[in-house]
Amino acid sequence: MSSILIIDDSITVRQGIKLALKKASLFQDFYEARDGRQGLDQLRQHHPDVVLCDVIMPEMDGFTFLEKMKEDPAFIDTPVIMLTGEGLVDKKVRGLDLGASDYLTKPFDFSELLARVKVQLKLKTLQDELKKVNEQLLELSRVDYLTQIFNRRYFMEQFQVEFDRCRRYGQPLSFMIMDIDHFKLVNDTHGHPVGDQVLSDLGKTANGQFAFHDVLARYGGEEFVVLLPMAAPDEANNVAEKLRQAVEQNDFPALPGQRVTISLGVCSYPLPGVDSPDAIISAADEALYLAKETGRNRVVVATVEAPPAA
Ligand code: GH3
Ligand code: MG
Ligand code: MG
Repeated sequence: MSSILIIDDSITVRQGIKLALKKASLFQDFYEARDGRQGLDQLRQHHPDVVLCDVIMPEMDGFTFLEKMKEDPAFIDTPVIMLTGEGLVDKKVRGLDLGASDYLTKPFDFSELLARVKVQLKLKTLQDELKKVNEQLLELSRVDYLTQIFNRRYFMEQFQVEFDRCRRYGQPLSFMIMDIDHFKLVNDTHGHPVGDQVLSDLGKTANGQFAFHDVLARYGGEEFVVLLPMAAPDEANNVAEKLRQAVEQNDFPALPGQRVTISLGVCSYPLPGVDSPDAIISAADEALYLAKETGRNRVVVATVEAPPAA
């Protein structure tokens, strides 16, 4: 249910409004304030869905209230209906300029009050729903459906942002790519749904290994990537090794009694000749390839090849 804040220095006006709105059963909670200052306190405390606000009040008038309220991003979308005196067109215009959604001229007719409040409440409800759906969409656009960790698209966005930042401030940055060993065998032996479950469980196991500022994502198929902003090579190597062991020791309920292992390629920036996220990924990918070639279930760190002897 919804709530409304009524700000007016006249208790008679406040009570009249309250009575009329109560009859309409639009709101569950009613908050009152006798000036703008008290109104701001009530606003911050209760986050009402609609605000009715008088213009001329002692202490803090309605315009100052409106200005201060709209400075706070939390209340940008909270509708305010200003209560103005008759014929004060400039006051109505100023209120609308400051972000009021509507106004009512005093003395007002209660059926008009009700109609205008209903419109604002409806708009606010729709706006709230839209915001929620937008947040869900944003979440969906960033998260991989199967593993519930970030997807490749979001990862690449973050990688560019973090890379630019680390380069600008001369800070290190590390990246790792991991690939499940002989994963095709899991699918071939136990079926695709079991493979899916292993991928999902691996996402959870890996997620538990990282600090909140690290970004773990599913890069595609059975490959996962991790971005470790500010992490120097030693630290990245340790984290990769810890992850390798954690996966090796993890019990996967979908594969009772069996071990799952991963191979990892790590690349730390700065590295000579490596100056973009794509170049870092390529270097780590080569290291991963080497990890596979040299026996799997291991970590290989990308290094610069020594130039051929003259
Ligand atoms: P290697 O140790 O060399 O990495 O061997 P591998 O068998 O893991 O490598 P390969 O790249 O040949 O196979 C990867 C397999 O991952 C093939 C593909 O069917 C499977 N795969 C990719 N995405 C998914 C997925 O979403 N679900 C399941 N179940 N399997 C997937
Ligand atoms: Mg693979
Ligand atoms: Mg594999």
